[in-house]
Amino acid sequence: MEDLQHEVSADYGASQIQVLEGLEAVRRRPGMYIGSTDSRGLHHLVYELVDNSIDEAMAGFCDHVNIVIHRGETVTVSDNGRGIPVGYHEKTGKDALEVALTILHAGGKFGGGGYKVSGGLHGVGLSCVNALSEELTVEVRRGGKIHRQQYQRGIPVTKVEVVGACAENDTGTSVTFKPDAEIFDEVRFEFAKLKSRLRELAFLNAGVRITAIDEREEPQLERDYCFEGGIRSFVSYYNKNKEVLHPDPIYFSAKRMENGEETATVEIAMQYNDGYNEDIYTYANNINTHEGGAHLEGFKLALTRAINDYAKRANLFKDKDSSLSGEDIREGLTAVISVKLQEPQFEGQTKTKLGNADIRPLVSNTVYKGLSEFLDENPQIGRLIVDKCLMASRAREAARKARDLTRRKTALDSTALPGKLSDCTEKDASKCEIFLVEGDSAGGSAKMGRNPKYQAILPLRGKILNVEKARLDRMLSSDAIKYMITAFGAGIDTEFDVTKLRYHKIICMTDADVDGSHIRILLLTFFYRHMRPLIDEGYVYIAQPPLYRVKRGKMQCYVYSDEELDEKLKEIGPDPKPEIQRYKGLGEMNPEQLWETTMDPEQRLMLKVTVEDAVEADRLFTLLMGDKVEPRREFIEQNAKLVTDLDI
Ligand code: 0RA
Repeated sequence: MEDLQHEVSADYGASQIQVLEGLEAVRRRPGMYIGSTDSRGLHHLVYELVDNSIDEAMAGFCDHVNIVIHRGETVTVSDNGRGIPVGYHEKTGKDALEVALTILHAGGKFGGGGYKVSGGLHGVGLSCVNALSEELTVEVRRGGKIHRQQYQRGIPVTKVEVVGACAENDTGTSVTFKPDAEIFDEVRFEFAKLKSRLRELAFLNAGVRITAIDEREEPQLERDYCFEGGIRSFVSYYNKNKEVLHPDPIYFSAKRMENGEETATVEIAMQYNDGYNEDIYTYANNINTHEGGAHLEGFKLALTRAINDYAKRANLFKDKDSSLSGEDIREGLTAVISVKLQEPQFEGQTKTKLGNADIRPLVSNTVYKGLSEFLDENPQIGRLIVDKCLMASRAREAARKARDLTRRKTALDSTALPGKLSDCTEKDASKCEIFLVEGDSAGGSAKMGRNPKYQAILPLRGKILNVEKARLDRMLSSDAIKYMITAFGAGIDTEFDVTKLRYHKIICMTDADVDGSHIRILLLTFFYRHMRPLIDEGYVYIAQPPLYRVKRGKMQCYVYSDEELDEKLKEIGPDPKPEIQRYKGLGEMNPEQLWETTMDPEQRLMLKVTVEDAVEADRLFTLLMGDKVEPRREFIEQNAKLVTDLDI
């Protein structure tokens, strides 16, 4: 008896110590668990919770996830899943709910099986969010009761209590947390940032409704995402502003069964448009596999074979020995590939390459069979697609010849720098910055205001060029594009060599109006399409010029948003009235002001462009440049400031 008691308390003590050590580890090195403690890491907390709910949805027990940003920057994520288990947990002597909230990687220990996002990038789940929250409340509806427990910085401050009753079949989990200001540099949530991931998750999980509310706005902002078509709707969304070759995306899916158990699913949706880009988005367990991997390989292989075999079978090649290359076949293709598997292996530099080799034949068999059948049954569409591929093949040959010519001239050889460029003196690229400035007058101010040691200025005039519509040969006839290529010194497209780059910060400096955002979208799209490593390496930035100058007596300061202006005015009190100047464009600032507010590394504010920003820019680009007028008008009417603010 004595022995037993001793053992129980020793066990309890040990698990308690383990918990505290776990929390401590997370709080001491939060970056290890959530990537970073900046705004990105902050939003990651929400994604962690949403991922848990989506796991429950993938297991088939949940079809609604709701996210609320409350005033005071607390967030609630709730779902109608089975509810986290509650009740006595043998091994620890604690409530199972408390175990789920306090033990690292506890998630996997309960359910077992199923497809989990938690195998992903930083899949660390509830306990990490708990450890990094000043306060957290979890509520579980299960077995007709509502259970609740509260925490501070991961430590329980109440027991698991029954706080009410609910219907027996009303189940679910709700977590409300306040991120710890001691940990995060930034505790303000951005609705716009959350929205695109939530929309993506809704596309990837057909039929799951994801709703989001921002209560901080008056009236509150609401979003409701639910796509019965799943990734088919996703492809239509990407192609929304394009002319498509066939009205509906083509869709294939398959499941792998092993010993009566479903161990993997694959889904593919694809649709051709009349453009020149290849847009294939791949996911494993809802995680964007930017670096591709086994599923992408399987898809490409099967696509090339299926189209070539069909073209032969249907006598669409003039010459019997013709064949189309993979590149030609993927021109103008938009596709989404989504696989779900039990133990995803993420590899590659950014851990976004799917390693599970056995997924490759599953995808390729599914696509080959599905696409061959589709083409045989829809010969008019088959013909359109093959014709388009043949055209791509001919155009590629012509472009290659044009490029050889251009290269021999000047554009790609970086010996002669453009006269427009005011270069810096420093030669170490890691210290150098280049500002791409809208307009000659702002360019002049920037040139006078800069630090010429490490800051270069390249003024850009007028429209850059329609890079989507133009192939490389025509693109190289644009002065702006030529200047950028030569100034950067790293070539273009397949010849792009990031190690030759002359500046490690490429800063787009445009006005905060429609034209400015237009030019910014053009630039980002150009980089994304033709100098992709710039984006991947994080070398591209967007300058943030101030919106106002507030001046009273000797006090003077710059303000970057309307909210900040309100705050500032509150701070300095009512009387006497300060002088407020609104800047409409960069051109209104003199060189000193431009330096102080936008260019001085000690004081300026800049946004680093992510791949997600570039993808969004690319989508908006089509809308701005495409043949369809209506969406373009919509865009201009919305008159939004930043690419990332847009929700079209
Ligand atoms: C493990 C087992 C069971 C549910 C969950 C985890 C679960 C976790 C979360 C986190 C957020 N929402 C969630 N919903 C469910 C249920 C086991 C059972 O009832 O048999």
